[in-house]
Amino acid sequence: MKKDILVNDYVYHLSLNVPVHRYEHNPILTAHDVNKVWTDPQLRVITIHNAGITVFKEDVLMLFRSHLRNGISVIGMAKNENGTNDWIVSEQPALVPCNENDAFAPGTDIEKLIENEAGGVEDPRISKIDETYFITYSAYHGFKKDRVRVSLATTQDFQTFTRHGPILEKDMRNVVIFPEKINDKYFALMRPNDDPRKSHTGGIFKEIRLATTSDPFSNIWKVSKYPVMKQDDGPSAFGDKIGPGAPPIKTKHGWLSIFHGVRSTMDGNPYVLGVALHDLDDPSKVKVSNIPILFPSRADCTVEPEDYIHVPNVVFTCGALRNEDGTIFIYYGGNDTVMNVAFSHEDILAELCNRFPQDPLTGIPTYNLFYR
Ligand code: BMA
Repeated sequence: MKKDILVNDYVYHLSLNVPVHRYEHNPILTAHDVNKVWTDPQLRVITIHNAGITVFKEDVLMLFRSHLRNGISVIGMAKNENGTNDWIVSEQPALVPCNENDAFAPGTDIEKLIENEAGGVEDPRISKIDETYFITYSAYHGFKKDRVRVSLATTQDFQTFTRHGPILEKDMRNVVIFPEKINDKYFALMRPNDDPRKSHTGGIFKEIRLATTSDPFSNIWKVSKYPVMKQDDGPSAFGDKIGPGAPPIKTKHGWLSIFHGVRSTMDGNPYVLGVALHDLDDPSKVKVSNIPILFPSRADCTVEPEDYIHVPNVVFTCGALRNEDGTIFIYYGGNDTVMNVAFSHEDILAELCNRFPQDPLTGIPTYNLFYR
């Protein structure tokens, strides 16, 4: 299968060999772009990556994560018209660790929420449900090491963000909310992160669960007892860690979910992007492409000689957009350092899931791998 797509008057050739095409002008946003706008030394940033993405009032709107020099992450905002170039960074960050002057949902314990995210806010994902934008983000505790609670903020105008606190009282990462009700319930994908062995790959990081709620503002989610996706110990580009990336996108083929997978090596842990297709009426039914769609490369982290590079060999997405012609713009951080975009098409991504599937609960390829 081949597909030519048109982006900004340029034709990109996609195929099952090249399912995703990088934008030739990557990176689309760097720490330099942010530092031109945020001139306060306290707000000088060394990275920009893992941005959530949405469309707001005709503009493409990005909520990006940046590391300050002190190691704490904040979330900034940028907008543009075509989703690729000429981003305008907002004067102030959108979300920094909250204080009592922020907006809180009724009934929240404000002091606890302040402590809960004093260590930084990371990896926002945006889902628009009716007129409200739901932003899930990793909230790092002020003084407990690696104590993370994915938390919820909502907004309707991208000026006031209301904090609702942790989605769950356990370490659940990469929470992506489906943008509409399915059979009268709201759904989310989540990756459990409680790590008995305290290492950064393997173990419990190899499962994705489905969760449901009747009210997405409530932070009361029922998490499925069994995973909807899981990697066993066979060799795989996703073998040591998987996690949802962009909030699922509705297509005629099913809900497209672009996720990340990690394989540990003798020299680091490359993060790749993969694709899965959830049934439109029953997201627990899923086809997963055994073949990743994007591997980290040098093109994903073009920086100036003296720029800081945070984590080599990483492509990581928190958001993708579907255009009317079925093209998919995938926004991704390169090496946790710069923001990039790449282009694909729903037909190609669905075809990968259909032609080269893996068992969703083991990761073992189920297609005729070696033409036996
Ligand atoms: C994950 C998160 C992401 C990051 C990735 C690769 O655990 O911290 O924000 O992009 O690691 O370093």
